[in-house]
Amino acid sequence: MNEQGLSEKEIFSYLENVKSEDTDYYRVLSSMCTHPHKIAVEAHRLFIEANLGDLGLFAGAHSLEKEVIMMLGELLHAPSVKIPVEKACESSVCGYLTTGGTESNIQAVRGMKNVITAGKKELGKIPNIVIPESAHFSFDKVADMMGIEVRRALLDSEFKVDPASVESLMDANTIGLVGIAGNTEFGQIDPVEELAKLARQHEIFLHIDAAFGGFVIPFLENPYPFDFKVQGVTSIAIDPHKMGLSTIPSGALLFRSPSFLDSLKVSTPYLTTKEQFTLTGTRSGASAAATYAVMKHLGREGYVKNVQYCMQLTAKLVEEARKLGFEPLLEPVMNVVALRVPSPDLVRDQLLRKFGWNVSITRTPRSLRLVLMPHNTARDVEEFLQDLKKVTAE
Ligand code: 0PR
Repeated sequence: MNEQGLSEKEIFSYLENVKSEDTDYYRVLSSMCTHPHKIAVEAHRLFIEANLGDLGLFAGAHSLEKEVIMMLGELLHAPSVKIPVEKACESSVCGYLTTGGTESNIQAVRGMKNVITAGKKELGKIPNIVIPESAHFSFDKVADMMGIEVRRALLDSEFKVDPASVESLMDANTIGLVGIAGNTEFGQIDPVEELAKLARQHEIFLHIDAAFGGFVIPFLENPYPFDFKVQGVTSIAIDPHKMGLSTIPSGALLFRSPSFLDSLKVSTPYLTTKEQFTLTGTRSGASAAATYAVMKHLGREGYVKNVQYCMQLTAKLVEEARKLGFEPLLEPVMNVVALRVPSPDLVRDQLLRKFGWNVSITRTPRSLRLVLMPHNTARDVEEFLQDLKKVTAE
Protein backbone atom coordinates (compact mmCIF):
# COMPACT_ATOMS: atom_id res chain seq x y z
CA MET A 1 0.00 0.00 0.00
CA ASN A 2 1.28 3.50 -0.74
CA GLU A 3 2.23 5.60 2.31
CA GLN A 4 0.20 8.63 1.27
CA GLY A 5 -3.17 8.60 -0.38
CA LEU A 6 -3.60 9.49 -4.05
CA SER A 7 -6.05 12.14 -5.19
CA GLU A 8 -9.49 11.21 -6.47
CA LYS A 9 -8.42 12.45 -9.90
CA GLU A 10 -5.34 10.21 -9.94
CA ILE A 11 -7.34 7.20 -8.84
CA PHE A 12 -10.04 7.71 -11.43
CA SER A 13 -7.67 8.39 -14.26
CA TYR A 14 -5.98 5.07 -13.38
CA LEU A 15 -9.32 3.26 -13.08
CA GLU A 16 -10.62 4.62 -16.41
CA ASN A 17 -7.45 3.39 -18.00
CA VAL A 18 -7.77 -0.07 -16.53
CA LYS A 19 -11.46 -0.25 -17.44
CA SER A 20 -10.57 0.28 -21.07
CA GLU A 21 -9.02 -3.21 -20.95
CA ASP A 22 -12.48 -4.67 -20.18
CA THR A 23 -14.63 -5.67 -23.14
CA ASP A 24 -17.78 -3.66 -22.28
CA TYR A 25 -19.44 -6.68 -23.96
CA TYR A 26 -18.37 -5.48 -27.40
CA ARG A 27 -18.14 -8.56 -29.67
CA VAL A 28 -18.82 -10.86 -26.72
CA LEU A 29 -20.71 -14.01 -27.70
CA SER A 30 -19.50 -16.13 -24.80
CA SER A 31 -21.12 -14.56 -21.75
CA MET A 32 -24.27 -15.41 -19.83
CA CYS A 33 -24.14 -12.02 -18.13
CA THR A 34 -24.79 -8.66 -19.76
CA HIS A 35 -25.09 -4.95 -18.98
CA PRO A 36 -27.38 -4.59 -15.99
CA HIS A 37 -30.51 -2.51 -16.64
CA LYS A 38 -29.95 1.14 -15.68
CA ILE A 39 -32.76 0.99 -13.13
CA ALA A 40 -30.92 -1.89 -11.45
CA VAL A 41 -27.70 0.13 -11.36
CA GLU A 42 -29.45 3.11 -9.75
CA ALA A 43 -31.16 0.95 -7.15
CA HIS A 44 -27.86 -0.81 -6.45
CA ARG A 45 -26.19 2.54 -5.77
CA LEU A 46 -29.00 3.63 -3.46
CA PHE A 47 -28.52 0.57 -1.24
CA ILE A 48 -24.75 0.32 -1.60
CA GLU A 49 -24.06 -0.04 2.16
CA ALA A 50 -26.94 -2.39 2.97
CA ASN A 51 -25.78 -5.68 4.51
CA LEU A 52 -28.25 -8.55 4.44
CA GLY A 53 -25.91 -10.40 6.79
CA ASP A 54 -27.44 -8.37 9.62
CA LEU A 55 -31.13 -8.20 8.81
CA GLY A 56 -32.10 -6.27 11.93
CA LEU A 57 -30.00 -3.30 10.86
CA PHE A 58 -31.26 -3.32 7.30
CA ALA A 59 -34.97 -3.98 7.58
CA GLY A 60 -35.66 -1.99 4.41
CA ALA A 61 -33.26 -3.98 2.24
CA HIS A 62 -34.55 -7.18 3.85
CA SER A 63 -38.12 -6.31 2.88
CA LEU A 64 -36.92 -5.93 -0.72
CA GLU A 65 -35.26 -9.34 -0.54
CA LYS A 66 -38.54 -10.87 0.63
CA GLU A 67 -40.46 -9.12 -2.17
CA VAL A 68 -37.98 -10.47 -4.73
CA ILE A 69 -38.34 -13.99 -3.36
CA MET A 70 -42.15 -13.63 -3.57
CA MET A 71 -41.92 -12.45 -7.20
CA LEU A 72 -39.54 -15.27 -8.11
CA GLY A 73 -41.77 -17.73 -6.28
CA GLU A 74 -44.73 -16.60 -8.35
CA LEU A 75 -42.67 -16.85 -11.55
CA LEU A 76 -41.58 -20.40 -10.67
CA HIS A 77 -44.96 -21.52 -9.26
CA ALA A 78 -43.63 -22.04 -5.75
CA PRO A 79 -46.33 -23.16 -3.32
CA SER A 80 -47.22 -20.73 -0.56
CA VAL A 81 -46.48 -22.10 2.86
CA LYS A 82 -47.94 -20.87 6.12
CA ILE A 83 -45.30 -20.56 8.79
CA PRO A 84 -44.81 -18.46 11.89
CA VAL A 85 -42.96 -15.21 11.22
CA GLU A 86 -40.22 -15.92 13.70
CA LYS A 87 -39.18 -18.97 11.68
CA ALA A 88 -36.23 -18.81 9.32
CA CYS A 89 -38.38 -18.60 6.23
CA GLU A 90 -40.22 -15.35 6.75
CA SER A 91 -42.20 -14.92 3.55
CA SER A 92 -44.68 -17.45 2.28
CA VAL A 93 -42.18 -18.52 -0.37
CA CYS A 94 -39.04 -20.16 1.01
CA GLY A 95 -35.75 -18.92 -0.26
CA TYR A 96 -33.09 -16.26 -0.15
CA LEU A 97 -30.86 -14.22 -2.41
CA THR A 98 -27.44 -15.72 -3.10
CA THR A 99 -24.35 -14.54 -4.92
CA GLY A 100 -25.24 -16.64 -7.98
CA GLY A 101 -25.72 -20.14 -9.34
CA THR A 102 -22.63 -21.57 -7.66
CA GLU A 103 -23.76 -20.66 -4.16
CA SER A 104 -27.34 -21.72 -4.88
CA ASN A 105 -26.20 -25.13 -6.12
CA ILE A 106 -23.90 -25.64 -3.14
CA GLN A 107 -26.65 -24.71 -0.67
CA ALA A 108 -29.26 -26.86 -2.41
CA VAL A 109 -27.07 -29.93 -2.00
CA ARG A 110 -26.16 -28.97 1.56
CA GLY A 111 -29.90 -28.73 2.27
CA MET A 112 -30.49 -32.21 0.84
CA LYS A 113 -27.76 -33.65 3.02
CA ASN A 114 -28.95 -31.88 6.17
CA VAL A 115 -32.63 -32.77 5.73
CA ILE A 116 -31.73 -36.42 5.20
CA THR A 117 -29.41 -36.45 8.19
CA ALA A 118 -32.04 -34.74 10.38
CA GLY A 119 -34.55 -37.41 9.33
CA LYS A 120 -31.99 -39.97 10.58
CA LYS A 121 -32.04 -41.79 7.28
CA GLU A 122 -29.30 -44.37 7.40
CA LEU A 123 -26.71 -43.74 4.74
CA GLY A 124 -24.42 -46.70 4.38
CA LYS A 125 -21.41 -45.04 2.83
CA ILE A 126 -20.66 -41.69 1.24
CA PRO A 127 -23.88 -39.96 0.11
CA ASN A 128 -24.15 -39.30 -3.59
CA ILE A 129 -26.11 -37.15 -6.00
CA VAL A 130 -26.75 -37.89 -9.67
CA ILE A 131 -26.34 -34.95 -12.02
CA PRO A 132 -26.25 -34.63 -15.82
CA GLU A 133 -22.91 -34.88 -17.61
CA SER A 134 -23.65 -31.34 -18.79
CA ALA A 135 -23.95 -29.88 -15.26
CA HIS A 136 -22.06 -26.72 -14.41
CA PHE A 137 -18.65 -27.08 -12.75
CA SER A 138 -20.09 -25.63 -9.52
CA PHE A 139 -21.14 -29.22 -8.70
CA ASP A 140 -17.47 -30.26 -8.69
CA LYS A 141 -17.06 -27.73 -5.87
CA VAL A 142 -19.98 -29.39 -4.05
CA ALA A 143 -18.22 -32.73 -4.25
CA ASP A 144 -14.99 -31.26 -2.98
CA MET A 145 -16.46 -29.25 -0.11
CA MET A 146 -19.07 -31.61 1.23
CA GLY A 147 -17.63 -35.05 0.75
CA ILE A 148 -20.54 -35.98 -1.48
CA GLU A 149 -19.94 -38.23 -4.44
CA VAL A 150 -21.14 -36.63 -7.66
CA ARG A 151 -22.22 -39.13 -10.33
CA ARG A 152 -22.62 -37.88 -13.87
CA ALA A 153 -25.36 -39.36 -16.05
CA LEU A 154 -25.12 -39.61 -19.83
CA LEU A 155 -26.86 -37.27 -22.24
CA ASP A 156 -29.11 -38.37 -25.11
CA SER A 157 -28.60 -37.32 -28.73
CA GLU A 158 -30.31 -33.96 -28.00
CA PHE A 159 -27.96 -33.20 -25.07
CA LYS A 160 -30.66 -33.78 -22.45
CA VAL A 161 -29.86 -36.08 -19.57
CA ASP A 162 -30.97 -39.67 -20.18
CA PRO A 163 -33.31 -40.71 -17.30
CA ALA A 164 -32.32 -44.38 -17.79
CA SER A 165 -28.69 -43.46 -17.20
CA VAL A 166 -29.70 -41.44 -14.12
CA GLU A 167 -31.61 -44.41 -12.72
CA SER A 168 -28.72 -46.79 -13.36
CA LEU A 169 -26.44 -44.60 -11.20
CA MET A 170 -28.84 -44.39 -8.24
CA ASP A 171 -28.45 -46.56 -5.12
CA ALA A 172 -29.36 -46.55 -1.42
CA ASN A 173 -26.91 -43.67 -0.77
CA THR A 174 -28.37 -41.37 -3.41
CA ILE A 175 -29.81 -38.34 -1.65
CA GLY A 176 -30.85 -36.30 -4.66
CA LEU A 177 -30.94 -35.64 -8.38
CA VAL A 178 -30.15 -32.53 -10.35
CA GLY A 179 -31.75 -31.40 -13.60
CA ILE A 180 -30.68 -28.38 -15.61
CA ALA A 181 -33.13 -25.97 -17.15
CA GLY A 182 -30.87 -24.29 -19.65
CA ASN A 183 -27.51 -26.02 -19.54
CA THR A 184 -24.43 -23.84 -19.82
CA GLU A 185 -23.01 -25.34 -22.99
CA PHE A 186 -26.07 -26.10 -25.14
CA GLY A 187 -28.95 -24.18 -23.56
CA GLN A 188 -30.85 -27.48 -23.45
CA ILE A 189 -33.50 -28.34 -20.86
CA ASP A 190 -33.41 -31.72 -19.11
CA PRO A 191 -36.60 -33.86 -18.96
CA VAL A 192 -37.66 -32.45 -15.60
CA GLU A 193 -40.95 -34.39 -15.41
CA GLU A 194 -39.16 -37.73 -15.85
CA LEU A 195 -36.49 -36.79 -13.30
CA ALA A 196 -39.26 -35.72 -10.90
CA LYS A 197 -40.95 -39.10 -11.34
CA LEU A 198 -37.70 -40.86 -10.38
CA ALA A 199 -37.24 -38.55 -7.40
CA ARG A 200 -40.79 -39.21 -6.18
CA GLN A 201 -40.50 -42.97 -6.62
CA HIS A 202 -37.27 -43.09 -4.61
CA GLU A 203 -38.32 -40.37 -2.14
CA ILE A 204 -35.27 -38.22 -2.77
CA PHE A 205 -34.76 -34.56 -3.68
CA LEU A 206 -34.68 -32.92 -7.08
CA HIS A 207 -32.82 -29.66 -7.52
CA ILE A 208 -33.27 -27.72 -10.76
CA ASP A 209 -30.41 -25.52 -11.88
CA ALA A 210 -32.21 -22.75 -13.76
CA ALA A 211 -29.42 -20.24 -13.13
CA PHE A 212 -29.54 -19.24 -16.79
CA GLY A 213 -32.91 -20.58 -17.96
CA GLY A 214 -34.98 -19.22 -15.07
CA PHE A 215 -35.28 -15.82 -16.71
CA VAL A 216 -35.70 -17.33 -20.20
CA ILE A 217 -37.98 -20.39 -20.16
CA PRO A 218 -41.04 -18.74 -18.52
CA PHE A 219 -40.97 -16.07 -21.23
CA LEU A 220 -40.64 -18.33 -24.29
CA GLU A 221 -43.56 -18.74 -26.68
CA ASN A 222 -43.84 -22.40 -25.64
CA PRO A 223 -42.48 -22.75 -22.10
CA TYR A 224 -41.22 -26.16 -20.96
CA PRO A 225 -42.18 -27.72 -17.62
CA PHE A 226 -39.23 -27.13 -15.29
CA ASP A 227 -40.37 -25.45 -12.08
CA PHE A 228 -42.34 -26.15 -8.88
CA LYS A 229 -45.44 -26.91 -10.97
CA VAL A 230 -43.76 -30.27 -11.50
CA GLN A 231 -44.40 -32.35 -8.36
CA GLY A 232 -41.08 -33.66 -7.11
CA VAL A 233 -39.01 -30.53 -7.78
CA THR A 234 -37.74 -29.56 -4.33
CA SER A 235 -35.46 -26.58 -5.03
CA ILE A 236 -34.56 -24.20 -7.87
CA ALA A 237 -31.57 -21.95 -8.55
CA ILE A 238 -32.31 -18.86 -10.67
CA ASP A 239 -29.92 -15.97 -11.37
CA PRO A 240 -31.16 -12.40 -11.78
CA HIS A 241 -27.59 -11.40 -12.75
CA LYS A 242 -27.81 -13.40 -15.98
CA MET A 243 -30.95 -12.96 -18.13
CA GLY A 244 -32.69 -11.14 -15.25
CA LEU A 245 -30.68 -7.98 -16.12
CA SER A 246 -29.80 -7.26 -12.50
CA THR A 247 -26.39 -6.37 -11.08
CA ILE A 248 -23.69 -8.85 -10.02
CA PRO A 249 -23.90 -10.60 -7.52
CA SER A 250 -27.56 -11.61 -7.81
CA GLY A 251 -28.63 -15.22 -7.51
CA ALA A 252 -31.58 -16.83 -5.78
CA LEU A 253 -32.37 -20.20 -4.26
CA LEU A 254 -35.97 -21.25 -3.71
CA PHE A 255 -37.22 -24.27 -1.81
CA ARG A 256 -40.57 -26.04 -1.90
CA SER A 257 -40.63 -26.53 1.85
CA PRO A 258 -39.38 -24.62 4.91
CA SER A 259 -37.62 -27.71 6.24
CA PHE A 260 -34.75 -27.06 3.81
CA LEU A 261 -34.10 -23.52 4.98
CA ASP A 262 -34.41 -24.68 8.57
CA SER A 263 -31.83 -27.38 7.92
CA LEU A 264 -29.32 -24.75 6.78
CA LYS A 265 -29.60 -22.65 9.94
CA VAL A 266 -26.72 -21.81 12.20
CA SER A 267 -27.17 -19.66 15.29
CA THR A 268 -25.78 -16.14 15.26
CA PRO A 269 -25.73 -15.17 18.93
CA TYR A 270 -24.34 -11.64 18.65
CA LEU A 271 -26.29 -10.40 15.60
CA THR A 272 -29.63 -8.60 15.54
CA THR A 273 -31.19 -11.86 14.33
CA LYS A 274 -30.73 -15.19 16.08
CA GLU A 275 -30.01 -17.40 13.13
CA GLN A 276 -28.71 -17.39 9.59
CA PHE A 277 -29.34 -19.92 6.83
CA THR A 278 -27.19 -18.34 4.11
CA LEU A 279 -23.74 -19.53 3.03
CA THR A 280 -22.04 -16.15 3.10
CA GLY A 281 -22.29 -13.90 6.17
CA THR A 282 -22.15 -10.37 4.83
CA ARG A 283 -24.48 -10.13 1.83
CA SER A 284 -25.23 -7.37 -0.61
CA GLY A 285 -28.50 -5.55 0.02
CA ALA A 286 -27.71 -3.53 -3.09
CA SER A 287 -28.27 -6.62 -5.25
CA ALA A 288 -31.66 -7.19 -3.62
CA ALA A 289 -32.66 -3.59 -4.41
CA ALA A 290 -31.33 -3.89 -7.96
CA THR A 291 -33.28 -7.08 -8.63
CA TYR A 292 -36.43 -5.66 -7.06
CA ALA A 293 -36.16 -2.53 -9.21
CA VAL A 294 -35.56 -4.26 -12.53
CA MET A 295 -38.24 -6.93 -11.98
CA LYS A 296 -40.84 -4.33 -11.00
CA HIS A 297 -39.83 -2.02 -13.85
CA LEU A 298 -39.81 -4.59 -16.65
CA GLY A 299 -42.69 -6.74 -15.47
CA ARG A 300 -43.55 -9.89 -17.37
CA GLU A 301 -44.00 -7.90 -20.58
CA GLY A 302 -40.45 -6.48 -20.38
CA TYR A 303 -38.89 -9.92 -19.88
CA VAL A 304 -40.95 -11.38 -22.72
CA LYS A 305 -39.54 -8.65 -24.99
CA ASN A 306 -36.01 -9.32 -23.74
CA VAL A 307 -36.29 -13.03 -24.46
CA GLN A 308 -37.99 -12.43 -27.83
CA TYR A 309 -35.11 -10.15 -28.83
CA CYS A 310 -32.46 -12.74 -27.91
CA MET A 311 -34.41 -15.56 -29.58
CA GLN A 312 -34.75 -13.54 -32.79
CA LEU A 313 -30.98 -13.01 -32.86
CA THR A 314 -30.54 -16.73 -32.21
CA ALA A 315 -32.85 -17.67 -35.10
CA LYS A 316 -31.09 -15.20 -37.41
CA LEU A 317 -27.68 -16.59 -36.52
CA VAL A 318 -28.74 -20.18 -37.15
CA GLU A 319 -30.53 -19.38 -40.39
CA GLU A 320 -27.61 -17.44 -41.85
CA ALA A 321 -24.98 -19.86 -40.56
CA ARG A 322 -26.84 -22.64 -42.41
CA LYS A 323 -26.56 -20.66 -45.65
CA LEU A 324 -22.79 -20.72 -45.12
CA GLY A 325 -22.91 -24.49 -44.58
CA PHE A 326 -22.63 -24.54 -40.76
CA GLU A 327 -25.21 -26.63 -38.92
CA PRO A 328 -26.08 -26.29 -35.23
CA LEU A 329 -25.59 -29.41 -33.08
CA LEU A 330 -29.20 -29.02 -31.94
CA GLU A 331 -32.09 -26.70 -32.80
CA PRO A 332 -31.61 -23.99 -30.16
CA VAL A 333 -34.07 -24.24 -27.29
CA MET A 334 -33.00 -20.93 -25.81
CA ASN A 335 -30.48 -18.25 -26.78
CA VAL A 336 -27.45 -20.54 -26.92
CA VAL A 337 -26.13 -21.94 -30.20
CA ALA A 338 -23.63 -24.79 -30.57
CA LEU A 339 -22.30 -24.52 -34.10
CA ARG A 340 -20.47 -27.33 -35.86
CA VAL A 341 -17.39 -25.86 -37.54
CA PRO A 342 -14.12 -27.49 -38.64
CA SER A 343 -11.29 -27.18 -36.02
CA PRO A 344 -13.37 -25.18 -33.51
CA ASP A 345 -10.42 -24.41 -31.21
CA LEU A 346 -8.42 -22.90 -34.03
CA VAL A 347 -11.43 -20.97 -35.32
CA ARG A 348 -12.05 -19.61 -31.84
CA ASP A 349 -8.44 -18.37 -31.54
CA GLN A 350 -8.53 -16.73 -34.94
CA LEU A 351 -11.89 -15.07 -34.37
CA LEU A 352 -10.42 -13.44 -31.29
CA ARG A 353 -7.00 -12.63 -32.66
CA LYS A 354 -8.11 -11.26 -36.04
CA PHE A 355 -11.51 -9.79 -35.33
CA GLY A 356 -11.88 -9.44 -31.56
CA TRP A 357 -14.80 -11.90 -31.18
CA ASN A 358 -15.08 -13.71 -27.86
CA VAL A 359 -16.69 -17.10 -28.37
CA SER A 360 -16.39 -20.30 -26.36
CA ILE A 361 -16.29 -24.02 -27.04
CA THR A 362 -18.49 -26.96 -26.03
CA ARG A 363 -16.58 -29.92 -24.58
CA THR A 364 -18.20 -33.00 -26.16
CA PRO A 365 -18.46 -32.75 -29.07
CA ARG A 366 -16.30 -29.72 -29.60
CA SER A 367 -18.21 -26.94 -31.35
CA LEU A 368 -18.42 -23.14 -31.27
CA ARG A 369 -20.64 -22.03 -28.40
CA LEU A 370 -22.42 -18.73 -28.94
CA VAL A 371 -24.69 -17.03 -26.40
CA LEU A 372 -26.95 -14.34 -27.88
CA MET A 373 -27.49 -11.77 -25.15
CA PRO A 374 -29.23 -8.38 -24.94
CA HIS A 375 -25.89 -6.65 -25.59
CA ASN A 376 -25.67 -8.28 -29.06
CA THR A 377 -27.27 -6.80 -32.18
CA ALA A 378 -28.43 -8.03 -35.59
CA ARG A 379 -25.43 -6.26 -37.06
CA ASP A 380 -23.12 -8.22 -34.71
CA VAL A 381 -24.61 -11.43 -36.05
CA GLU A 382 -24.00 -10.36 -39.67
CA GLU A 383 -20.44 -9.22 -39.02
CA PHE A 384 -19.67 -12.30 -36.98
CA LEU A 385 -20.77 -14.62 -39.77
CA GLN A 386 -18.71 -12.74 -42.36
CA ASP A 387 -15.66 -13.10 -40.09
CA LEU A 388 -16.43 -16.76 -39.42
CA LYS A 389 -16.57 -17.33 -43.17
CA LYS A 390 -13.16 -15.70 -43.65
CA VAL A 391 -11.59 -17.65 -40.81
CA THR A 392 -12.92 -21.02 -41.97
CA ALA A 393 -12.02 -20.39 -45.63
CA GLU A 394 -8.31 -20.22 -44.76
N1 0PR B 1 -25.53 -23.06 -13.36
C1 0PR B 1 -25.55 -22.82 -14.68
C2 0PR B 1 -26.48 -23.58 -15.57
C3 0PR B 1 -24.68 -21.84 -15.21
O1 0PR B 1 -24.69 -21.62 -16.53
C4 0PR B 1 -23.82 -21.15 -14.34
C5 0PR B 1 -22.85 -20.13 -14.85
C6 0PR B 1 -23.85 -21.45 -12.96
C7 0PR B 1 -24.72 -22.42 -12.51
C8 0PR B 1 -22.98 -20.75 -11.97
O2 0PR B 1 -23.39 -19.42 -11.84
P1 0PR B 1 -22.45 -18.32 -11.19
O3 0PR B 1 -21.27 -18.18 -12.09
O4 0PR B 1 -23.31 -17.11 -11.16
O5 0PR B 1 -22.08 -18.78 -9.84
N2 0PR B 1 -22.69 -20.08 -16.22
C9 0PR B 1 -21.68 -19.28 -16.88
C10 0PR B 1 -20.41 -20.11 -17.09
O6 0PR B 1 -19.80 -20.56 -16.12
C11 0PR B 1 -21.31 -18.05 -16.11
C12 0PR B 1 -20.62 -17.04 -16.94
C13 0PR B 1 -21.17 -15.79 -17.06
C14 0PR B 1 -19.41 -17.30 -17.55
C15 0PR B 1 -20.53 -14.82 -17.78
C16 0PR B 1 -18.76 -16.32 -18.31
C17 0PR B 1 -19.33 -15.09 -18.42
O7 0PR B 1 -18.70 -14.11 -19.14
O8 0PR B 1 -20.05 -20.31 -18.24
